[in-house]
Amino acid sequence: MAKYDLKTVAVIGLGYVGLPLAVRAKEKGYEVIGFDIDEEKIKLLKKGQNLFKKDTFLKENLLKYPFKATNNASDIAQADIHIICVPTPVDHLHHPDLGPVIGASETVATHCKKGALIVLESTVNPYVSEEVVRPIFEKHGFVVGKNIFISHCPERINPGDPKWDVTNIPRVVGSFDKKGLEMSLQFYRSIIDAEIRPMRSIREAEATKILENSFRNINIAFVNEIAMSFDALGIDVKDVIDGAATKPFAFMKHYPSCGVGGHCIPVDPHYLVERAKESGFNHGFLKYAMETNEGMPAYTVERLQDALNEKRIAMKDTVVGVLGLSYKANIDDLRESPSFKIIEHLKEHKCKVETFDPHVKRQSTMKSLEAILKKSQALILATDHKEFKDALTPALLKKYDIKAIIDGKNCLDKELFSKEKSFIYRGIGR
Ligand code: SAJ
Repeated sequence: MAKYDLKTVAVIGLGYVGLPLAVRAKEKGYEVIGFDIDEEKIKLLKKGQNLFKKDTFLKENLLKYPFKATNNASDIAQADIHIICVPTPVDHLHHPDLGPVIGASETVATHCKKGALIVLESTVNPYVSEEVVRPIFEKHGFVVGKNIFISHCPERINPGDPKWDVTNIPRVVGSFDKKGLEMSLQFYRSIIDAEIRPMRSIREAEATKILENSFRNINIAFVNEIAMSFDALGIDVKDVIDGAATKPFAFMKHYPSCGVGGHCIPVDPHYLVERAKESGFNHGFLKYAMETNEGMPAYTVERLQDALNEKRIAMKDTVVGVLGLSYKANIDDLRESPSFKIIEHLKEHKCKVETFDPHVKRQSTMKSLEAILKKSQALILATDHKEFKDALTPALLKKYDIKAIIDGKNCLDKELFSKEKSFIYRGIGR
């Protein structure tokens, strides 16, 4: 028997986190209002358009469980629960940009009713709920724990993941008070078939997601440093990592690459570094790990320079084809993509740069893989799209007289490509 009378849910922000959440809540019997400031997005949703084609749950359920999509904030006023799922980007100096969180909190605080539960799902550093969100509601006359309840339940959506989605990913949740925690546990346990772990306080809930993504960031940085060392030592890092991964415990494989992109891994740790600095702690190790990852695009271009030098070819005026713009295989997401840093470094070396990404044709300078191979003298494979892995062969590179290829994702068959002497194959750490 539900302890709290929670019937209506407002989801603020209908991106890859908010949209599946809205559909899932509707599927589980809640009245759902989905709010977004982007009128275009609302128009498309009203037409039943699925904005995230890679999300299997959405593909199967968006039309089955229609909810009220609106960009009129007054429509959310009667919700018992408001869930804020807006982006938390960083600016060019890697300073956290809480603008969307502040804007969404103001919208909710202006329209929500007394007694409502507010849940922030956006990834934030510890203290944001108490230093940023809570004061906004207090400014609007609410008393947290009395007539408004605030929790944090960090999102864990993994774009394009066929197995883990909004219905089955375990979650953690923390609140400022017992009632806020109980209301949140009741709601999330009613829509998710997995553990919903209560945290000691809202700070621990905020810190959990930051820890998860910092963990991934430093482990990638670790293998990136090992890869650079093994390039100097002439050791194949991929073979070594796969060897280490035969150990059934106390090892978790990560792979080196031309860079770390996306809106989570390279971004979230900066939130912790910045906030800890304010409290007098300097995250030396975490900062160094992020710098290591941020240095991989430049390292990748240096690998190309070395390979071209072996062929007595200067970088200047060489046409280099960058294969792949998105930060991750088989999707079209450009956020923080290393490809753009690789392009910058190539231009600093006075190379002529062409690009092709089958998932991002609009931003590509060339129309096809064949076109970019025809025009390029050297290649950097920056994204391990299936299309590239299926199409690229030593014979094809020889046919187009490619002189060097840097496999930025170590996704091609090194033995096969190294046999062909008309071009130089190099990976990252192999
Ligand atoms: N990368 C490496 N080496 C690795 C793994 C990734 O260089 O071993 C690079 C990727 O090429 C990419 C970047 O890091 O450029 C991020 O890759 P990612 O696989 O972490 O993909 P994301 O950004 O979609 O991360 C999401 C995160 N999920 C959430 O924040 C809820 C992350 O916590 C997950 O661990 C990750 O998905 C996942 O496991 O797929």
